[in-house]
Amino acid sequence: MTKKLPSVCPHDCPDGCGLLVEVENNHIKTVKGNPEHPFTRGFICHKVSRYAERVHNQNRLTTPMIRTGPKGGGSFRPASWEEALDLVEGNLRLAIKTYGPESVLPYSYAGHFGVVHRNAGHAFFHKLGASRLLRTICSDAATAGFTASLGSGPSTDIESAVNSDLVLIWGCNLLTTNLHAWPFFEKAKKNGAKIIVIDPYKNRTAQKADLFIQIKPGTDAALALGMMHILIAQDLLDHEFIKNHTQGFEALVRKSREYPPPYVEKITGVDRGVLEELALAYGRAKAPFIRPGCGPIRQLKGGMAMRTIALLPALVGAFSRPGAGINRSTSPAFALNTAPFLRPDLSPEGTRVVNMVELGQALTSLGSPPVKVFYNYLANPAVVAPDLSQVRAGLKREDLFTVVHELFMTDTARYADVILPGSTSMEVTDLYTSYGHYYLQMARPVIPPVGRSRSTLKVFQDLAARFGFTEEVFKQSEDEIIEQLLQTDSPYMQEITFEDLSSLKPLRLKVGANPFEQGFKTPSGKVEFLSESLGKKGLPVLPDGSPSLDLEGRDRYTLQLITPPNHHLLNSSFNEVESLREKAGPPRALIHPEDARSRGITDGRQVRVFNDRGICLVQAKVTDDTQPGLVVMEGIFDKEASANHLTSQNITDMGESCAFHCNLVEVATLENPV
Ligand SMILES: Nc1nc2c(c(=O)[nH]1)N[C@H]1C(S)=C(S)[C@@H](COP(=O)(O)OP(=O)(O)OC[C@H]3O[C@@H](n4cnc5c(=O)[nH]c(N)nc54)[C@H](O)[C@@H]3O)O[C@H]1N2
Ligand SMILES: Nc1nc2c(c(=O)[nH]1)N[C@H]1C(S)=C(S)[C@@H](COP(=O)(O)OP(=O)(O)OC[C@H]3O[C@@H](n4cnc5c(=O)[nH]c(N)nc54)[C@H](O)[C@@H]3O)O[C@H]1N2
Ligand code: SF4
Ligand SMILES: [Mo]
Repeated sequence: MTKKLPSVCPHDCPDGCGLLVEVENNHIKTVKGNPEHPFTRGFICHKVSRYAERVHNQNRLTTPMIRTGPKGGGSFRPASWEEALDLVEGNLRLAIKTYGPESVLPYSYAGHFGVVHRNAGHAFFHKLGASRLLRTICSDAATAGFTASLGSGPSTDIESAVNSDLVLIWGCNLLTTNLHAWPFFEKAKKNGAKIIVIDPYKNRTAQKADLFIQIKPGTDAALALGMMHILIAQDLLDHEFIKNHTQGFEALVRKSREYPPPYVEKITGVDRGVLEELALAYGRAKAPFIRPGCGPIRQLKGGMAMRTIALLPALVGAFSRPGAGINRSTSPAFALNTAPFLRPDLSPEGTRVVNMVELGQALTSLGSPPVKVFYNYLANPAVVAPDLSQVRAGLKREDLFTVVHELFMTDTARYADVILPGSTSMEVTDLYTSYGHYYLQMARPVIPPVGRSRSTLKVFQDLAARFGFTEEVFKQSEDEIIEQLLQTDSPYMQEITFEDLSSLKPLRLKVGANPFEQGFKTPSGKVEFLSESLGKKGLPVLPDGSPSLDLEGRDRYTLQLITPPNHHLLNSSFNEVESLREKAGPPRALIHPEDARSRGITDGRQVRVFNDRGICLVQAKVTDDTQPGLVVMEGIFDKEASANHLTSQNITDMGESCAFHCNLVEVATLENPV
């Protein structure tokens, strides 16, 4: 019998789609969009429409496995859960006894975005006293920069952009990474809005823009300051708003004078005429809407870039006009009661914190104590973490015991001592927030666990029982955890009940189109052109337009590398779905014809992209979609093609995040040593 069951996309994607899954005899036949979802409206991306291929993939891990050959060699034998968990428990106990609990390092990210299973290990590792992982690999520079300017609250609803007359898509490949925002922008366009894309290369979204502004990477703060310079000079300002709701305007005026158009052109590569067109369009629009992506923030000065962009709406009073504003993230509105579930209080005070961006260093050079047990789940660091030669050297250590809870034999799983087979989102109950819209959703299993796979929650509760942990959290069911997560005083979460969620319909939070109307959650309660809290951290109190530069090896490497998402993959996920790998084609490096010519590189040729950190063998795509001096590698392919052989563990100015798009490289044909 065929059933159509609602579900939710579990991927780390702002869209958080509602799904309808067709199931026959415990087997997924098709996955489609749920037309009842007000934001995602019945369509989904081509990746998840192939989900049956992923869930029932012949290469899915279905049984626990134990390493038999050398570390990283990929030889394993099947084992029972009992045997596998005995080994995990034994190694945890041994490491804790010999080196102390901080020798245990958990590592996880957002392979599955549901609140319950994504966070199911936290209480266990806290109670164990393990090193704490700082999970800053993605958007923390954006959060920090945005918060410094506009506060920690949620931002303007993308749905409201239908009323905008100017949409700025700033460092976001929206048609690839936030597809469901497009219909709202397209509707605005039908009503006469102009769409401007600001990006270093002509990505899929830029191809559809009314105006594409090609910027040098790492120079967004200068561009925004150049816009401010013109807005101020032309008096395209909302003086009333500035007077009542901002602080530091006079200081900002002085700062912006340092950024006249010719100087900004020199920094950003954006022609002064185009800069003027941009600033005037922004200043004269009735309802300008900005959708910043993570492009500007995956730079060493990424926090400053986001902070500066975020100040623009305040100058023109965009926060008080329907259709205008800025959407960075909707997450702050999902103010769940997480403490009883995460139990940070169980972690002993002063426990060591390890930044996930610096995993390579943590596994190779951290002492007192060294990392002896590495427990990885919902993440694939041997592919997605920066500076892979260090990460993999660490994972190769024979004296490191590695546990990997996974769906597939990823590059990380290959280094495991014990592999535990994971259950997908289709096999568990979970609660889903979103960072692109304001709907909360719950999902129930649509099929039973595939093979002998187990959910993240189940595995951690089994381990907790083995260690004799008796706290409530180690026994709660998914439903109990979700009910508890909903016990919050947050005004955004009022009227959301477990019963209503159990209907599996998306529920809208109590958030207006423009949450900034309720004020700014900054220390002053105002938009902070001047931020004293940044000053206290030793950062510039005012916006600063000096560019982000990778200084490592700049005497030898002259090309800047950016590594934005691939249309057919999601981070390293979907590398395992053959039809998507085929669509993605071979891993490529986009290089400008000028740079290709001087290096004897022709289109389609195999090349080496390299720097002191590593080397990647890929195919050259010679195209003027990129600019001279810029190499683009779209997506994170696995094995030797991961762009992360070339990226650094350097930390961003704010948010302690990773500068994935701020690295210098050289490119050469295979014969040419350069
Ligand atoms: N298909 C697909 N969708 C995804 C993902 C995926 O891998 N594949 N990943 C998901 C995740 S985890 C995330 S965080 C989001 C990320 O989604 P995005 O925010 O769209 O991704 P970014 O890596 O920030 O790259 C966005 C754009 O920024 C540009 N860029 C790079 N450097 C700069 C710069 O200095 N300035 C400016 N203005 N632009 C720059 C890149 O060229 C790129 O076009 O997407 C999510 N959705
Ligand atoms: N060069 C470069 N590197 C980047 C980026 C970039 O732009 N450029 N982007 C960065 C960003 S924004 C992010 S967010 C990170 C993302 O990094 P990760 O969160 O590590 O994302 P994925 O690579 O998708 O790996 C998730 C893994 O979880 C597994 N998984 C999924 N669901 C389940 C489940 O239910 N149970 C179990 N047990 N396992 C599951 C998947 O099979 C997959 O191997 O990568 C970062 N790396
Ligand atoms: S990956 Fe994004 S666009 Fe695709 S189904 Fe999931 S939430 Fe929707
Ligand atoms: Mo991300």
